[in-house]
Amino acid sequence: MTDTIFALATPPGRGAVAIIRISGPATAEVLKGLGVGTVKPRLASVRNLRWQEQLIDQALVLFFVGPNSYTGEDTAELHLHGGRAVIEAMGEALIGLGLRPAEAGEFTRRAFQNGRMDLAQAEAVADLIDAETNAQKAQALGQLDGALSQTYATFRADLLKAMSLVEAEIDFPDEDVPDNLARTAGPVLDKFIADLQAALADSDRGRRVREGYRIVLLGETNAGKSSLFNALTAREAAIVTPIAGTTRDVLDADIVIGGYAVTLSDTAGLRDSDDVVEAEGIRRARARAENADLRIWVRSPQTVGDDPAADYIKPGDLQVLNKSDLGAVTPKDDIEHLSLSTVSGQGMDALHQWLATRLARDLSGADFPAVTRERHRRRLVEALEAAHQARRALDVAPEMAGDDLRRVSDALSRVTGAIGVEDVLGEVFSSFCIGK
Ligand SMILES: Nc1nc2c(ncn2[C@@H]2O[C@H](COP(=O)(O)OP(=O)(O)OP(=O)(O)O)[C@@H](O)[C@H]2O)c(=O)[nH]1
Ligand SMILES: [Mg+2]
Repeated sequence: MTDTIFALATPPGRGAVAIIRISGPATAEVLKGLGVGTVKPRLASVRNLRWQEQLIDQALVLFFVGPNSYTGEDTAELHLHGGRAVIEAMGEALIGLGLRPAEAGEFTRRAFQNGRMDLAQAEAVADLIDAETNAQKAQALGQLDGALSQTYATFRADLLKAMSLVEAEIDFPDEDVPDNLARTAGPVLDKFIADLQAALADSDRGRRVREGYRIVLLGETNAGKSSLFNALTAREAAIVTPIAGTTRDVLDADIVIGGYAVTLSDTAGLRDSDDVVEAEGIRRARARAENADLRIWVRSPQTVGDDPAADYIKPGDLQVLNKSDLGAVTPKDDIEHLSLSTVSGQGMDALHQWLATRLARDLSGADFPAVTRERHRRRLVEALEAAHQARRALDVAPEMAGDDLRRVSDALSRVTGAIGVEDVLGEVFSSFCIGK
């Protein structure tokens, strides 16, 4: 017998309204136990809720009969007055009535297990709750609406076509099987492979929108990285001094630029150093720069000799020629540049504009990305490898192609949870908040 669970669905603490959700077979009994009497399903009823002769609250009660509910089970929502004492007393009453507090993500996990949504949609619920920018919200809503599931359904349709062609040839073989197969299933599989490759090439976009676009400030000591970090985050978060080597740790800040989430990192200035602490900071700066989506190379007219940061800048990065109030820096030819001053503020608007344009270029798109999480990307890589093997097998050992194609199908099914779900459930639902 499934447990009946409950959780506070609104943030803990004092508020105008607090919503407690209940889901499971005992829901109707529990409402009776609270003295609710009869309520019409899906209609809001105001009721006095009592437990052990005590009035707990006058609340709005909603009752949904499974399977037409969020979880697919009988569920109820109690819209209470949002005071701590009310919430606490209701929690005690529900435990007294035999209910169990829900685990993180348990409501959505039940929705998935009862076929109310697939795994990709369940992940979208978590993403929507976490969304802080419009782009994150749009991506999560698209995924919740089934955009990602639909993309995978299209992949699967092509795959099924290739599979049925292979099965047909193997079931009714003649001497020309490999030739026939290469002719019929070959192009179908080639298109499928091209689609997977395109989805993987685009996979960074979904991740960057969801987790934030990673921008790292890199440069020589005293170039003004921390000053620029403070200007971009509009906080005095990083220490700025005229002493070379002020910043040691990598400092991260989450900001929004042009409607997109960005993780901006300030780093230790690059130079040769015998100081173990500084050397470790420099190592971390380089590692962070390596994995960034964009490096901003901060330069200063005070630099003498070669700038050690030059070695870590990649095509497509940006040079910021800082301290324009003190003089000009000659930009390196093949890297875009902007000149500005963090002290006077000259050029800061242009930098904001440049960044917003870059983010829109990299992150906007006509379609929602097919990959928004590492979990999806891993499955696509698996599917692609197996598809390549199947393609090779078509020409030489067609009986093997069937097996390879089944592996492709398995990998794709794991994204939406059509098969093999047990191993991924923990991974997916552990990131949820309680009450969802
Ligand atoms: N005149 C002028 N000084 C600046 C400008 N930007 C930064 N500075 C000064 O340059 C010095 C170093 O600035 P920081 O922001 O600490 O430089 P940093 O690159 O973080 O240095 P490290 O942490 O040591 O690598 C400070 O004295 C700043 O006030 C600017 O645009 N104009
Ligand atoms: Mg610094």
